[in-house]
Parts: sequence; C-alpha cells; structure tokens
Amino acid sequence: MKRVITYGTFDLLHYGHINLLRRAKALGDYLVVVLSSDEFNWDSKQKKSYFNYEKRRQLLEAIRYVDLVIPENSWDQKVSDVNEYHIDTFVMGDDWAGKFDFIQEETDAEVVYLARTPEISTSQIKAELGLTGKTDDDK
Ligand code: C2G
Repeated sequence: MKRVITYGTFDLLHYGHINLLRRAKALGDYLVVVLSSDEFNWDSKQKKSYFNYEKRRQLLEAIRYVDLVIPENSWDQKVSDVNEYHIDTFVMGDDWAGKFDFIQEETDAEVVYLARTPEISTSQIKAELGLTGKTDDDK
C-alpha cells in the first residue's frame, strides 16, 4: 500500500484544494491530510481561518480522496509524521517548491510538488465576499 501525505489549512474548501487532494491520492492508495490547527494558523501563519479546525476537518473527511486527517501543530512535525505514518510520498502545491526537499534527505519518502490551480485562493474568496478578517467564531 503506497501512503501519501500532504499539509494545509484548507479553509473555505475550494476546487483548488480538491484538485490537489485528487492528484495527491492518485500517487498512492492512502492519503493522510495534516490539517493546520487554529493555534498553528494564528501563531505560525498569521492566518485566522474562517472555519475552525473541527469544521475544516469535517469537510476534509467528507472527501473521497482523504483517508485520514490529523492536526498540524508545528512546522517541525513533518519528518516524524512521515516516519510515524510510513509515508512513501510527500506532496505539496508548487507554491512550496523546494521548501520541503529536506524530507527526501531525512526520510525514505519522495517529495512531489504539484502545480497549484490558478485563479482561486481562499484569500481571494474572502476578499471578494468581504470576509477578510472575519472567522467562524465571529458569527
Ligand atoms: N492549493 C492549490 N491550488 C490552489 C490553492 C491551494 O494547489 N489554488 C494547494 C496548496 O499548494 C497546498 C494545499 O492546496 O498544497 C493547501 O493549501 P493551503 O490551505 O493554503 O495550505 P498552506 O497555507 O499552504 O499550508 O506546513 C505546510 C502548511 O500547512 C501549508
């Protein structure tokens, strides 16, 4: 069984995320999605997601390509995640190209960067809907 892993916030889930998840799953048989916690988003990415972790997890778990969702609490958990989940392929969108090559040096996993889907992003959706700065907790 080939096991694949990917990381992200996946806020306001959109077709760019789905394109990534579909192609990531096509690289193996089992896809682990490591979902950024609310605290990690805020403390380390200065992002306040519109949907909180539980809602983002619920959405991801409903996707046919996703087999397991676990929390991302730190930038530094990737090597241990890859080892703990016996990952064969580490996948990220190519906006991260080169940033995670160390995974290939420090683990048995290969690193694959997939082309981002153009013209869609969570920040663009928020801006167009006038949601910038608002979150799930604000309602
Ligand atoms: N993505 C994509 N096309 C888009 C938007 C996003 O392919 N139009 C991909 C990103 O490249 C990433 C994944 O979807 O691989 C999730 O995107 P984000 O939720 O924005 O994740 P990010 O904030 O980049 O967090 O430790 C790594 C971080 O957690 C990645």
